[in-house]
Amino acid sequence: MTQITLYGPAISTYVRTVRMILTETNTSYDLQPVDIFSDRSQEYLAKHPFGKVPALEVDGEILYETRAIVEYLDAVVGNHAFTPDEPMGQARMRQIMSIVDNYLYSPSISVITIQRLIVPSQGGQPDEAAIQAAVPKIQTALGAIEAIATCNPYLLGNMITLADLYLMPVMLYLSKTPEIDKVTGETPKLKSWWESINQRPSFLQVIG
Ligand SMILES: N[C@@H](CCC(=O)N[C@@H](CS)C(=O)NCC(=O)O)C(=O)O
Repeated sequence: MTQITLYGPAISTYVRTVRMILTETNTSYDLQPVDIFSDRSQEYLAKHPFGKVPALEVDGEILYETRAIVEYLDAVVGNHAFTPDEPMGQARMRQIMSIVDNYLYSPSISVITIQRLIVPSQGGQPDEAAIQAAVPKIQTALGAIEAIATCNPYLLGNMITLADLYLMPVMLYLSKTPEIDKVTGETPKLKSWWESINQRPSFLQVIG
């Protein structure tokens, strides 16, 4: 029997993306927490030399980088149900995942989420200038996704794909901040996609 261990904290967006495909496919796994607010242990760095989360261990073999992990899981436990069949659909899915990685994650999570949700919870004052600078970057990234997504009802049409699983956890944190209306003001399709997909049972389970 395959033994799967996922390393990372339950609050991480990327960990949530991986947990969603595991949940959607009824795959059993152990979740081993990693404290991302302190230095990583040598033991963890041996699994992930960059110290990021998540890392996935499958029968003793370690895999890191979320996209590699979810594409692997879609192949071995998802029967490719989360990847479009045709090449352009596959390319669009990977394009959206890359937009999330390279242009959306940092202003949304490293700036807005940290400044609006984490800093005040520790008694600090949000850096309003950093927040204001992050907003147009998020608008550009969400606008780029809006331009290629149908959102009918999923980002790429009638099947949920890895692209949806990538974007949902980031949208959740943005939706908890006052910036949500500003960043989705010009993306009506994404706004309605988010309003319907955020009740998906696997998502509610993973964020619960
Ligand atoms: N390229 C990595 C990015 C992962 C990532 O940025 N994870 C965040 C948590 S959502 C993290 O490890 N943050 C802690 C840190 O940067 O020290 C991937 O695709 O897995």
